[in-house]
Amino acid sequence: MSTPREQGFAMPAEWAPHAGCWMIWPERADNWRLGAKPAQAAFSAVATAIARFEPVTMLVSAAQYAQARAMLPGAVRVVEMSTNDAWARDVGASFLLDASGALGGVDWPFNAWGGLSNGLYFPWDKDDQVAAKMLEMERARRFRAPRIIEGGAIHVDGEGTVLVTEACLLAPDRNMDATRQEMERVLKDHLGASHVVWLGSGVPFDETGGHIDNLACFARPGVVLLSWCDDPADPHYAVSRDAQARLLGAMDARGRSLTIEHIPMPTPMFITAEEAAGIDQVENGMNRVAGERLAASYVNFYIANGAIIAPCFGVPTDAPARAVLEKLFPQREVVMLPAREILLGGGNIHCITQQQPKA
Ligand code: KQY
Repeated sequence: MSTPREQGFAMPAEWAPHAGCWMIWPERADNWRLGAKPAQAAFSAVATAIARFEPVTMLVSAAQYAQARAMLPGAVRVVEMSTNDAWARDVGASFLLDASGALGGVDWPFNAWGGLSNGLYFPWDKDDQVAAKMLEMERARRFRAPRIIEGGAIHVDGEGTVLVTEACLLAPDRNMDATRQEMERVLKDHLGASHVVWLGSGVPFDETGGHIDNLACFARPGVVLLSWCDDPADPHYAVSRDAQARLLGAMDARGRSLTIEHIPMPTPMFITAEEAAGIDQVENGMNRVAGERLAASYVNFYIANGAIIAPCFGVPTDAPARAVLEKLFPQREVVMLPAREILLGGGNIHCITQQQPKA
């Protein structure tokens, strides 16, 4: 079968117009504390905020259908679907368009960010079916990829450039024998891209192993927003400097050098004893311990039609982060939402959303 690229498909940038946004309702009590009730309130706030700007579809289990329907505004479409957790960015389709506007999508194989050795849960079979089900619902052409990649492990500029980290794309617990050259080929073939920019590690303590969507993103072609740390004692200091050095040495698919914008790393945050005690302990589930550092980042935001939906945490860095976003996206309304409950589950607003481009 020919590749998406051979068939003229490519992944548009997140800032291109959307037909809508997909999310998944949080439920599993071994990831979301207190039976996922605080997380459900946070997800509901995110869905409600995005629904002001574009249609939102919430995928929800049969058991939680009534609860989700009751908590979400009528404008949000609630659809029953089985999943293992709630990460639409990673388990959902990465949508593509061709030149005629036809919709397609990449169905990346998924192994819970590390499979049986390092994965965060088992089984993950229902998550691995989500992309196919989404594409079937949209009657979109499905392209099953040959290698494990999560949607949060890639960013595109819509002009041929893909931004990734070595930490995820070359992780042996995703793709044991994959070379850099082969992963570049898979990215280019499936995203319709022509150039890959490689960063090294992701944000420290990121339980995905270091997704790009927690470290850096394109703000527009040629401009990368990087989560930045000025404290040499913090492990993110070296990571952010290494990322900057690599970006400064890189060019994009159009041959432009990249402009780097900094957004401050959030004030360090840690899971409290009370929060950790609220998470169910089960075999093969998440293992969260009081005092562990949370992998917080303001880069983990969603670009909606006319808006930026970004996390805030009630810490001093929230205000400067908002200022950076307002400066970078003057045509969009910046909406910051309390996101600690999402962060406690291991990700943030970008990780729980998936845009569908307008055909
Ligand atoms: O960062 C993401 N894209 C997902 C985070 C998953 C964490 C699972 N507990």
